[in-house]
Amino acid sequence: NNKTTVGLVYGGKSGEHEVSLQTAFAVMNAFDYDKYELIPFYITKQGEWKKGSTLSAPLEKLEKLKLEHDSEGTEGALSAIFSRLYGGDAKVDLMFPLLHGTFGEDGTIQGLFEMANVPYVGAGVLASAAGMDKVVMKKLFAQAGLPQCDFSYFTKPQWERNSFNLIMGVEDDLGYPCFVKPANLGSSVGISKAKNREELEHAVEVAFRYDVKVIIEEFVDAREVEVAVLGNQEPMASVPGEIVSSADYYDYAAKYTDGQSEMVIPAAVDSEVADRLRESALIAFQAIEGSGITRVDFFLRKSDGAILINEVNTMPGFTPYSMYPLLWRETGLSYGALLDRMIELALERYESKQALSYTNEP
Ligand code: G1L
Repeated sequence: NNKTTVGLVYGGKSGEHEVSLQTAFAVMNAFDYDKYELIPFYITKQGEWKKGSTLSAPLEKLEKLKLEHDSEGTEGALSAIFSRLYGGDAKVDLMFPLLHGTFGEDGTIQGLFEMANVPYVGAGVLASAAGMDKVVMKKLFAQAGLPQCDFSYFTKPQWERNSFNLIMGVEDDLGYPCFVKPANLGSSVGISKAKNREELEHAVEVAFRYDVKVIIEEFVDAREVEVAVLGNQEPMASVPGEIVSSADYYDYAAKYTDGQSEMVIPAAVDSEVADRLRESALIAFQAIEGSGITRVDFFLRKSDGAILINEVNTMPGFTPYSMYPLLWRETGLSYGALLDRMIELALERYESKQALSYTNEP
């Protein structure tokens, strides 16, 4: 058969295990089974792998994605991914990861696919890792000339040695309220808003439970707008969308249930503002060395209308009702067409890297 075999990887040890399952179920149902066949790879909360058998139709219900029957374990799953390395029959043509790195830090699953010499959907190792570290990300944005809010950061040893000076620095540079976040986390765990010195100290302690590096951002009174970027070396940007939130901040629950926030697509902004957002989104994508997909989040400051970049997300929410796919739908690309394009981009990136030389031999 000449169908493309896609290895769908989902689950994982991260806090987003359930979100990943729901997303995998939506993706599985949107595939065109005339073009693709699917191999499900489930990573349990304990980190074990399970490989299901090849599918030419979606599973009937989400529960089945947990592959309780007729599945191979970690060894079979990994050898299916690595088979092309030792000249075996390639079991998969490409991998489609729908999860954060196995250990919560990203770029790890992408690194595994690189080692296995298998094409994969989405950002590469560098962009995935850069997209998970808010400090690294902001340094890349600064280098690219993208305006952003003021911030400061420090490590745990610095805090333990010198918390008083660090607090003085935050008060002078950022003031209150400010947001305190672990530098290295995809979800909103460990984030708090501090309105005074006491809250700041506590917020820093909380954030240090989740990472050894903490970032503090100034508060900006702003609208939140997001742009979807798709492509490799010549990416395209979608129309912008807006998140309208009533919550104090964009907390973990609101992010996925959309209970307290609403998406407005396209965002109600002037066309020049929309054009500048799209242009900045492409610059941000290139600044992190993006490939495949990235959602770029901005603040539109209320006082002066300034466009400030907030962050990029190389693993954005990805159900048909999430911002990223909805932005493309509004721009003229359906969920199914988006999946096709992402797979095409994965294969293109792989081919262009295959053509490179890795030694100094002729
Ligand atoms: F690889 C893709 F396609 F680029 C990709 C990977 C991961 C798209 C979206 C996601 N999203 C996530 O993994 C999630 C953390 C939101 C759970 Cl589904």
